[in-house]
Order: sequence, then C-alpha cells, then structure tokens
Amino acid sequence: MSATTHGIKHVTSPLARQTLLDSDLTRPVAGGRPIKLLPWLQVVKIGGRSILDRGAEAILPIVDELRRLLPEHRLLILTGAGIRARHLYSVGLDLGLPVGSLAPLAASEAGQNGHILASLLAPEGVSYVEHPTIANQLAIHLSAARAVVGSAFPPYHHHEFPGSRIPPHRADTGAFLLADALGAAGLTIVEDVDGVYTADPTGPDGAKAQLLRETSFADLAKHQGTLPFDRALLEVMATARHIARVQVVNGLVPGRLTAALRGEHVGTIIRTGA
Ligand code: GWN
Ligand code: ATP
Repeated sequence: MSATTHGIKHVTSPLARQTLLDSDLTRPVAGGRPIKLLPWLQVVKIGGRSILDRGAEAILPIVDELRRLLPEHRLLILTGAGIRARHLYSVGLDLGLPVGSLAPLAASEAGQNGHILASLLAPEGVSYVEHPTIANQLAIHLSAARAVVGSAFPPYHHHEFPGSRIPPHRADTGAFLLADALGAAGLTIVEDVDGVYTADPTGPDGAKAQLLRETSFADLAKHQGTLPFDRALLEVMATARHIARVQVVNGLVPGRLTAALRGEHVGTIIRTGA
C-alpha cells in the first residue's frame, strides 16, 4: 500500500512513524508468536567434551541409540566443540587474539565433530549439512533423510560480543537458538552427567552435589557455581518464543536419550521463558 503527497511516495506501514526501540509501540505488530517452521523436529545437542572427546567407547553406543531412534523421530543432531576448542582458546588467548577471531576457530571444531558423527550414521542416509543449509534448506534435507547432523556452535564469528575473552555464545546456546527459531518440538542436551546439580558432581564438592530434577532458567541464573552448559544459554532461554523446556540427559547411560525423546523425565528439565 502506498500514497503520494506533493510528489513524495509514502508506504503505509504500522511501524512507519515510530521508533523501533520502544517495545510498547512495536508490540501490537511484533508481539505475536512466530509460526513454527518445523514443529515435528527434535533437536539433539551432543556434548563435544562430555561425549565426543571420549572416542569410540562413548560415541559408538550413542550412534547406535540415534540409529534406533530414526524410525520414531526426525532429528537435527548438533555437535559441540570439545577439547580441541579449549586448546585453541589457550593458544589464541596467549597470542592476544580477540574474541571475534576465537569464535569461528572454535566453531570449526564443533563442525569437525559433526562430520565424524555424520560419517558414522551415513549408512542410515544421514549427512553433515552446513550452517547455510540448516538456515535455508533443512526441510528438503529432512524430507530425504530422517536426520541430519550440523554444528551446534552459532556463527557469531567476528560479531561475537566483546564482553569476555572466551566466546560466550557456544554450542549449547547455538543449539537452543536454532531449536527455538525453527519452532522445533523439543531440545535435548546430551552430557556425561545425569543432569544439572547444585554443584559440579565431578568437582571437589561433588559428593555433596544434588541433582536438580526440575528447574528454570531464572533459578539457574541466580546459581553462583558452574553449570554443565554455557551461561549465555540462560539469557537466550529468557526470551524464547517456542521451546518451553529443555532436558539435560546423561548420554553415557544407554536408553536415556531415547526415553527423553519419548517425553519421559530422565534428566534435568529446565523451564524457559517461552
Ligand atoms: O566447515 O566443519 O558453516 O556448517 O563458524 O563458519 O568457523 O563455515 O568460517 O557453511 O559457514 O569448520 O568456513 O567455518 O564447522 O561454521 O561449514 O565443513 O564460513 O560444512 O563453510 O557458519 O562446517 O564450518 O565453523 O559449521 O561451526 O564447510 Mo565447519 Mo562451522 Mo563446513 Mo560449517 Mo565456522 Mo560453513 Mo560456518 Mo566458516
Ligand atoms: P562442549 O559441547 O561445549 O564441548 P560439553 O557440553 O560436552 O561441552 P562441558 O562444557 O564440559 O561439556 O559440561 C559438562 C560438564 O560440566 C560435566 O561433565 C560436569 O562435570 C560439569 N559441571 C559443572 N557444573 C555442573 C553442574 N552444576 N551440574 C552438572 N554438571 C556440572
């Protein structure tokens, strides 16, 4: 729609006359819930350090479990970066590299883990797909195969926020951003612990650590100690549009991922702001 006055063409738009910075003004237009692009999709994030770095002993059983899940679910399997990225951070920090240079370097390690996992699932028709393919052509790939594998690391690259020296938006945040943007049916985060504890169960106070069966992003944001995922995950959970809960499960225990995807409570459920 447009109108012409004094030779000037105006485009009619409810956002034309107001600042986009005032959410009270934009809410009538922008406040609606976005459509779910892939509502049947289950997103699974496999830990880089916690699962993939353990090699065959941890990877082959999880590959078996994923293979058996294919007739039941259509999956986007996303991989974390693991120990090679941590080595890279230490070398890069020693050299004084900025966070925006470290982010894509670490991301490439998440991608490599994805290539490894996809190769093992290749007989089932599963392939690694690139970030741009996930962004634009996921539907056609998931019409051809029951699952695809991608990098969980978000491609912030040189746009990574400069607040800390280590990239704050890592694989857990990336997996959540994708699952929420796609309007997926769920996100399951696969680790080497039974869920989120009151303290690191493998740390010095591990004996006293208690498993939190159910919690929320807001409660975890107040938690002082370490967490089994990047803290930025809690920030993106606060503004989520679709994914209302995420389950963190132990991928070293056979059957936990399968149960989680069937809707069973077998790890820690984290409620988001959606
Ligand atoms: O290279 O393993 O995608 O899917 O963040 O960018 O650093 O890239 O800089 O489509 O675009 O290393 O080359 O690499 O992991 O991220 O990819 O094989 O431009 O398919 O070329 O957004 O895979 O890679 O590392 O994910 O996480 O060519 Mo890789 Mo990653 Mo492939 Mo991707 Mo980055 Mo692309 Mo990208 Mo870069
Ligand atoms: P990436 O995919 O980024 O490589 P990851 O998700 O595989 O990493 P970590 O970042 O190492 O793995 O997170 C998992 C680890 O976090 C667990 O092995 C556990 O020791 C540790 N951890 C720290 N704090 C907690 C906590 N409060 N509850 C549970 N585990 C915790």
